[in-house]
Amino acid sequence: MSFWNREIETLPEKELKKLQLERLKRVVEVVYNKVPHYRKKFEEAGVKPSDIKTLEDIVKLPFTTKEDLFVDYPYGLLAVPKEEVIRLHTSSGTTGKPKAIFFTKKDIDFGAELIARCLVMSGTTKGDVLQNSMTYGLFTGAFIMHYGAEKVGVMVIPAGPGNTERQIELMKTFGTTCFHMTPSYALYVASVILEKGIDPRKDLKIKRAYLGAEPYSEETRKKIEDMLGIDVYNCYGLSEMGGPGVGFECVYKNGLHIWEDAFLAEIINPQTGEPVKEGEIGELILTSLNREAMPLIRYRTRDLTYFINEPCPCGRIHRRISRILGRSDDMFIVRGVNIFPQQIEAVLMSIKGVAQNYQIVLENYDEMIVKVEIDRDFFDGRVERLLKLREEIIEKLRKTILVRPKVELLEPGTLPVSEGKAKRVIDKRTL
Ligand code: DLL
Repeated sequence: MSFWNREIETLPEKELKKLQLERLKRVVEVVYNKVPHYRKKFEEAGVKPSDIKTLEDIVKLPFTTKEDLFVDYPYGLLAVPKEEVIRLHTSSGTTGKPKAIFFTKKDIDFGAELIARCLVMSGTTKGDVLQNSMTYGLFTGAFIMHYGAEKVGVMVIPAGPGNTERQIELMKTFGTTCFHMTPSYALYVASVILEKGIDPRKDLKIKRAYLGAEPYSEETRKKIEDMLGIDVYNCYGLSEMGGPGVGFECVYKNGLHIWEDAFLAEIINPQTGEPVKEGEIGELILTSLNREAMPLIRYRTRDLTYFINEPCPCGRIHRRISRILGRSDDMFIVRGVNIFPQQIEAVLMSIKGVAQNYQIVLENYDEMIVKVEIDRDFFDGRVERLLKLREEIIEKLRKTILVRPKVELLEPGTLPVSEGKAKRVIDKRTL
């Protein structure tokens, strides 16, 4: 088993908790003294830094919501003088003002340290070639991964997303051994590799992929793994906590280790704000314990998950969460039933004949249409076969989501390709 920072990664639970408490006390003190917005919130909640005596006392502190990031925007939550800030990143929101997230030099270095742990934990070492196909720019995804990989001594190809032909050329020419992209784009790239008649097991050197930045199901992971003959590792993060590498899978692929020396994680019932019972699904709340420029206290991620409390065979003490099951704001309601896009994705990706791309369209009168691309050989004129596949998809979806959708079968390449985060749901009901 390889470790980047064995000491911290295997720190006994008691010591890890002691470290967390020290850091929690420090960060609470810092935001109370340096960030007027936090002082005001703490005062409104009737809590002072000296009230934090144990880790459990964290529940006395108020939550930070997305809305808080827009109070005194953009610099209002800075906990250091502006001259200490060396980088701005923003969230990937496509509408309105983006969330502005600032980094000191130490924040960037620490983000890279966390990624270094993540890469080594899943088997990447010096000598590997990482094709980084996330967007370089305001998005945190590419840069933080890039720095972490360089720290490990990996050769990074800063490919950025898109231009799929070129992505594949780079993989072939430079012997890419691992790549980093969104799962929706990975599905597409894998399909193009196969369509071009390239045998990924023989003609390419890829061993693993790091996929994240959007939710995906276990079925999608398996599909990409089977298509390319590689291991896919789930990488979770958010700009507000410094980008990718907040949670990451080890070689056992049985949940994502949250780096607990860096983040204090809680899971709450999103309606009541109370902690859920052990192992129950709820909203992930994160407190950054080590970020300098813009530490956040009890940040409401909106991401739904649960804690996996059994020890991991990899030996890391840092607790695991399940893959993100959806965002509380991703959920949509059709005919009174709550549905997450990922439920639909999981069903589709488990059906033989379904290709890589799909879209969910919601129309007036609560009509749900699932548009799904299927393998090209289904369009050989055998209508019966097509109808049978369509019926299978409808039936399997109905069993899972309890609503009978309309299903449109499309040829590969019909739906828009996403090179970053995919937009899966088009809700025309609100337009
Ligand atoms: O997506 C950071 C990132 C970059 C993570 C590269 C992983 C890889 P944001 O643009 O701020 O930052 O979006 C954060 O994306 O709250 C989740 O809802 C979603 N998300 C990120 N990773 C995963 C994942 C980056 N592995 C938001 N599974 C988060 C499910 C994910 N959802």
